Amino acid sequence: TSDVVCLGESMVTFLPSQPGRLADVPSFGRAIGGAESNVACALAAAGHRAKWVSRVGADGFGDHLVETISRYGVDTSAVERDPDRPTGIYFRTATDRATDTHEVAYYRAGSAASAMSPANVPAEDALCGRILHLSGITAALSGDCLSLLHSLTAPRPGRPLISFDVNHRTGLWRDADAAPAVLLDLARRSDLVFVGEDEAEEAWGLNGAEAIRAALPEPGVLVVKRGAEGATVFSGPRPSVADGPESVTTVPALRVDVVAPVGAGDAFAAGFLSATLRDLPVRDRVRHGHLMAAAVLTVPGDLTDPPARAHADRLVALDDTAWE
Ligand code: KDG
Repeated sequence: TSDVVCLGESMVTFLPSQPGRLADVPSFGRAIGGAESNVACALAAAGHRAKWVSRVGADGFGDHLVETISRYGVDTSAVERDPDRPTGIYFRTATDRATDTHEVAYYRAGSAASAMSPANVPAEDALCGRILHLSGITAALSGDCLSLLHSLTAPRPGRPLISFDVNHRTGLWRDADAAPAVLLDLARRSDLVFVGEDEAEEAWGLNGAEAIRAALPEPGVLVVKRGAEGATVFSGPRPSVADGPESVTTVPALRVDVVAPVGAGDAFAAGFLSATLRDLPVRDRVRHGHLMAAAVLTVPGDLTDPPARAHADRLVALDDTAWE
């Protein structure tokens, strides 16, 4: 059995050799990306049993993804190879520090992973861990992918804890108008939700953590990420359910020189999930999230080795003044 199963599309990622517009970049270096496999790789590197469930093409890029993700220690035995559809790829530019933006060109329409459906992803492969981690990216890939998310998040006895990162990628939705309601519904069906304050504003027009919680009361744990400012977690019994008020925990982030924000949200989720698996208090879950995110923020790609657990535990235990 696995501690965490992460389900979603991964892609071979092409990172630019130089800053500048996509139109001008002369060459690209190969890396891997994919929000959910990023989480799986970070969890495996942190010593957890992580499994990645997906589909890739029967091609060299599919081999590269499976081999690289396996090398992190992730169980890839449930990844299906599709002889008829390719592995998705994407190109990105460097983050422009002045505007904090980058360009992305996806080549993933019709990919092997976009054909994931309840018919070809056995529910038992996805539901066999303590936690199933999903994201809103999958919802944007195809109607079949959305059906799969609906079936996996349906209430059922003994269901693993469903962790959902909203991951609103505006450029990925063919029907952009559908995204807000679809993402809100999936978040409501989940037990633990990660959402950026900025994406909640963009998708749902909600301003601030309290407004997000008011619109999303169902998940037992709601993590609102506020970029460099930190994160606010709503957890525990809600007034409508139990006598006590729920707890609200805000934890500042670490200040780092950001090279590229890509992958930082996945690293944060991995740190939070790792500490959740270890039953650590909420404040420490957030601090482990911030630590893993800080490591990824300082590299150009999506992945880097997380700090060793003993080292991370010592940093998380530092008193508040070190964290403010
Ligand atoms: O979170 C990082 C991901 O955005 C990146 O790896 C690519 O999965 C990706 C996507 O669909 O944008």
